[in-house]
Amino acid sequence: MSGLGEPRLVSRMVSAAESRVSRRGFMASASLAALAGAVACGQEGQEGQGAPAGARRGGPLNSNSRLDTALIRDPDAHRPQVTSIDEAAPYRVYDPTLPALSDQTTHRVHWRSMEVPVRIRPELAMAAWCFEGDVPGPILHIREGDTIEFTLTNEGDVPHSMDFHAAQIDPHVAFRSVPKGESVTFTFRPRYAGAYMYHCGTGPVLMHIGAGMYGAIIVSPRDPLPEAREFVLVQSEYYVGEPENGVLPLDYQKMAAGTPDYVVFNGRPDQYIQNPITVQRGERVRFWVVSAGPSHQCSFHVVGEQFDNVWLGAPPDNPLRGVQTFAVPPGGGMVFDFSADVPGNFPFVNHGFGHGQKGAIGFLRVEE
Ligand SMILES: [Cu+2]
Repeated sequence: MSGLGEPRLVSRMVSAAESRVSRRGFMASASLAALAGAVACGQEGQEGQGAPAGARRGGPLNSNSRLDTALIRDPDAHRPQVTSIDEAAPYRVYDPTLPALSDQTTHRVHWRSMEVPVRIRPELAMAAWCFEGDVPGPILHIREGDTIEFTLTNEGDVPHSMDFHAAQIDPHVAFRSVPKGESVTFTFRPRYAGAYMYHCGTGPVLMHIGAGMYGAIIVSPRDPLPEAREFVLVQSEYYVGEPENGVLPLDYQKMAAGTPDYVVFNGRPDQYIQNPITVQRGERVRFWVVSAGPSHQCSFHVVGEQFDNVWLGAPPDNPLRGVQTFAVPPGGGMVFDFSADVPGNFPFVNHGFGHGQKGAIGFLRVEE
């Protein structure tokens, strides 16, 4: 797609962008930008009924594009309220521990999509869209070959959806958008082990991921890897304006430009500086790292350590040995491990330091 086409829409988009940064401006400018793009591609603004229509017509947005946020005719009617930080749950450190596997081989998972402020510091919240009330959403841990029976119920005001990167499934059916109050259910069985992203795929995806709709599904191999202390890190970016009532509004123009204000592990800048991840000397440490983006990679590095193994694909096959840093692309996930033989405080960072210094940094404390 080149050019933005229809001049009236473009000028409305620009004026929306120039308006005061707020949830209202965010929704309006995002919707108009995507709508302008759709017009430039020769699409109509309104699709017919049924999921396949958008796909047949080459829609660049969601598989069920009649429900795309971008195509809402009256964004203000669907605009989530900019709320007060008082409505956010108390601050808590996001537990990076990989949850234990259950004995079950079939997992029934029912999550909700919602639009609520989420605290990223004790005194500061983000006007988030998210799964299950937090950013990132819950960590799902299963075994290779298990079955997931998944249901998403949308409690938000605008349409949302769920896209599991661990699934092989018709996205136009399973990953379709659902309006407020409705649900979508699908079943999948991950073929490969690894660290996988999940996210809302409703258009514009940049906005829905940028607002916080992502998380990690960790698929352990059937033959267990060597015993280790296992942790999950989801890196992502926040693009925000000045806080209102303690809540940071999102800035879609910054998202489109790729200029984040924060780059974070597990949703909170610097949280593992104040609360280091602690292991004992001699333990093996394994990080399952997912880069949710929406736009930037994570050049993962542990200062003072070297990775014994980095698995780009499904562990335990084909590890890279003796690696200092490896980049996890947005939308990707990799597995890093090493033996913590030396006591001390080891910073783990995004070694792209323009991003590491915006919050993608923490301490691994190896106790004697
Ligand atoms: Cu969404």
